[in-house]
Amino acid sequence: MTKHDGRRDFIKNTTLATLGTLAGAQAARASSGPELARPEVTRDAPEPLPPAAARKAAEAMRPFEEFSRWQPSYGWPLDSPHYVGKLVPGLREPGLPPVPFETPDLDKVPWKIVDGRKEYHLYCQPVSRELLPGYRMNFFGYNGSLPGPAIEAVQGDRIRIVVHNELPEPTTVHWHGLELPVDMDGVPFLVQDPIMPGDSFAYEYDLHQAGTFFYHSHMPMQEAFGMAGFFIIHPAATWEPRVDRDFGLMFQNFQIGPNTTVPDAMAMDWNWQAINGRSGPFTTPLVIKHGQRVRIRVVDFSPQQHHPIHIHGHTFWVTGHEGSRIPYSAWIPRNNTLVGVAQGTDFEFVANNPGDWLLHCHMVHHMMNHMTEQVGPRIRQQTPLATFKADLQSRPNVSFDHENPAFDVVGYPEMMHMHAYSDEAIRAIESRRECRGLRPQWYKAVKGLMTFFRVLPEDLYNLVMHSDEPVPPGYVFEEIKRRRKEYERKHPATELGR
Ligand SMILES: [Cu+2]
Repeated sequence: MTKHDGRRDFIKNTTLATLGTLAGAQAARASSGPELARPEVTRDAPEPLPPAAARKAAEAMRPFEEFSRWQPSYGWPLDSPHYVGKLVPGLREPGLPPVPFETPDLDKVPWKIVDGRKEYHLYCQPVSRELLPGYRMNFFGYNGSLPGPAIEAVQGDRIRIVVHNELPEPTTVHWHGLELPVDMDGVPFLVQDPIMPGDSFAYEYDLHQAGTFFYHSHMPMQEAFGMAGFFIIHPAATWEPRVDRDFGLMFQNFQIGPNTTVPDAMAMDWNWQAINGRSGPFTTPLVIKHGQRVRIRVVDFSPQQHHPIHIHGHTFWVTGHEGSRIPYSAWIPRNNTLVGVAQGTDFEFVANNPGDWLLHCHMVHHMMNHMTEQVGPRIRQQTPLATFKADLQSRPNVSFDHENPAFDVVGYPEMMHMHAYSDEAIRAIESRRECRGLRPQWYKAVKGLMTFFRVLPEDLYNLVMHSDEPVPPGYVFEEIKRRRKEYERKHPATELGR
């Protein structure tokens, strides 16, 4: 072979080899996605620790292996069924039907069997709703309520929902997330004629899905006026791990200007917040027995605003969305999760940490209402809305001269202070059964898109929810604190060897 021939052979062989590689790569692309460089060695797990290091790591994690239904705990290792309580069932017996859905501050739509179908009636109406005591606002809603009452059904039900239009304008109802016959989907003109004022329309379909759904008007301005409600379809067989409680909270917000009670549905900004039609602290807390497994279904039906929903003192698993229940392998532990407009998220956790815990949207402007009362010196210091409205012409002096040097801070004065409630409003807020035994003045820190859940040992739960004994302010909170301190005395930190 000459030197020249050798070079030619090299080129020929290389070209053939390259062509072969390209053909192989194309085949690989067609069958299994993009071409990747092949590492010489592949591993699908981290390299195991040397035995001594593994023993040491296991030893270090041993105190965190237990998950307790009764106290904050971790449940290591990562893939165990009890990790952060992931698959720890509630206290109910197995084999029972799903627990009824609970909607604080809202009703459910009653039903009866008519001609072989569960029949519900929805009345589309102008409604008024007291977002806070003394703040009665006007919306569009259903059956006298904002948001509408919850529809509760079971997978496999054949249903009929008769919609009666008592609004001064046409409407339709859309069943959000349901896979139903097209002429039942509730989009005006595209699939049905609008239901005219005074008319009714019967939506009939069968339910093969299960999960967190909702219904709403398919007229955008009516949606911004509040026309929505829960549509819960329980599974035919109870989901495991079974829960003891199943709550629903619908988040909404509205722009309601000074001197009006009617939301501006065209607005891009929002100053009034509602959970199930009430603002914190008028939102009724979820009262839970210590040790129960809880599901909270959060739906955001705000016109434009997304809500990062946060809970205190517990870690929840995201177990479902408005699409469906999530396979176990894709559940995510969180304590804040973003729920976007027209989305729903199911939270599940074991209530193992006694006390009163906030559940709220974490957007600061959503954590309070119409800020004119709260961002004090900018507008008018310490002035209730009624006084403000009675004297619209005068403007407060904004003073940067403070006697206390602590106030001489660049950017001041965005002074945050509390909403000025009337005595009557405070009575309405404090007098609810669910609020018995909370710390005095608790309501000062629960505002806007805030509510809370109370995890109560059984005896205190019964005292609050089922007894007529008087419960002094702060009693339940102090009792929980006292019991924890007693437990800590009995189980000193040295027990853990740390
Ligand atoms: Cu928010």
